[in-house]
Amino acid sequence: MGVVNVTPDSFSDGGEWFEPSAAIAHGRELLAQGADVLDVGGESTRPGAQRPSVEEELRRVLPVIEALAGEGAVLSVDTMRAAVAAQALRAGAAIVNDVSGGLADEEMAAVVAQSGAPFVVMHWRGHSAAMQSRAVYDDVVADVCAELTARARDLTAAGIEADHLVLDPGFGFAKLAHHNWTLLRHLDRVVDLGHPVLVGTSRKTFLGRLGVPDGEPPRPPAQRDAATAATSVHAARLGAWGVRVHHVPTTLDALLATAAIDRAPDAGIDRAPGAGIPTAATSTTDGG
Ligand code: PMM
Repeated sequence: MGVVNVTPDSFSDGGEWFEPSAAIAHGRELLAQGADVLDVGGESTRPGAQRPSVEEELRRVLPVIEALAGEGAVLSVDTMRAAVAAQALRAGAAIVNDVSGGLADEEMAAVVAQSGAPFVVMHWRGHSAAMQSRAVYDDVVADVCAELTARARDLTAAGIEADHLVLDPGFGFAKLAHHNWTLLRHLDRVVDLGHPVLVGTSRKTFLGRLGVPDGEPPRPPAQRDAATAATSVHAARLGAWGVRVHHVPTTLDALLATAAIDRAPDAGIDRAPGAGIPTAATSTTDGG
């Protein structure tokens, strides 16, 4: 899943794709690079970010969704607002991705239930201003699983088909760095809840702190793509259904390399493997 942030202030790529024409072009580029789904959002969830009005959020996302859906792209709309989800679905979005898992807007569950669209339910403990003070857990894996299970139960009671729910542990949302790492290590426990799992570690601050001495600022977001690829490969290995990333080529390459390893013949069997693995005929310049 490639990210198209139509915002002036996202932490990862703030402002770069704020004009609809730039966002549309960026969406096309991500598709050409191999994204299966584009996640279009008009509200930054960066700590301290001002929320746009509903009208402003619609103004940002609708032209982008209309244009890209018209070209056949599969789109999710990244929104916490039922009114935005409803209009985005009418404009051609196929999936609703709500970082609040339906908690921020009590109309959301009904809109999604009525549409029959898949719903990404992220683990969430409040809007960005409050969330880091809520990063308190007895056992982050057990607590996140319990809160996601409760959400899934309430959303199915509100009429959303259980098999339309995708769960997301919410990396960076009400989580300290060690919470994010523990959740990644034990992601199989989230997968075991029985729903497809989406993982969004892309360019988040906990990745930017790798190798940086305490007290120094994290490396900038665009220098976190290798760590994004590593965490995304790990998530795929543990059974994630999807990974949400800003820079598609790095993560896709890492996933392709891992898949090629998985498909390689057993030791002692010396024959060309199945499709997708370079053979001597396709890679000769460095010896294949
Ligand atoms: N993270 C962000 C925004 N939307 N949606 C899901 N499902 N999961 C996430 O982890 C997630 C998200 C924040 O990152 P960005 O605004 O820079 O894309």
